[in-house]
Amino acid sequence: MAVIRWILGTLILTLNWLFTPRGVKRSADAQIAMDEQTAKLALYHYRACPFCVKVRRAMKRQSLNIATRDVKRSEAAKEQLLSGGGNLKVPCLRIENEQGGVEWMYESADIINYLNSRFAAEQPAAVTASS
Ligand SMILES: N[C@@H](CCC(=O)N[C@@H](CS)C(=O)NCC(=O)O)C(=O)O
Repeated sequence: MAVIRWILGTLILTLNWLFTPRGVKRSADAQIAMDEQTAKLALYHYRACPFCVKVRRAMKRQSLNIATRDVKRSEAAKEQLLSGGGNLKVPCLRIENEQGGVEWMYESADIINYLNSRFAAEQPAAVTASS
């Protein structure tokens, strides 16, 4: 079982590497502004989990520099996820709001929808600004 999981994980990571999406290009200022917003986010993930790969690809497409915390490799990250989110399940997006409140969002589809609705609208202006 562990061998099958390893083979599948390697396959997922290889395909992800071969078909890495291109990130949107922004002007330096627009990217800095974006980075300020995404500094309040962190993705708890496993490297080879297909749901996590899906979320990381969505981040890459939008050039969102969101910190990632590998729950399998870091005991601290695992503790944070368990005590904050309540479940040892990935992917999970930690969202800190302007008031310092924290939300833990599970489900890859919900995370991608959140990222798209919050950040995708900023793409056209940013692309125009850099071209
Ligand atoms: N429906 C969830 C599925 C997430 C899921 O099943 N994640 C697995 C890893 S691939 C998990 O965290 N399982 C619990 C565990 O490994 O402890 C999503 O789309 O995010």
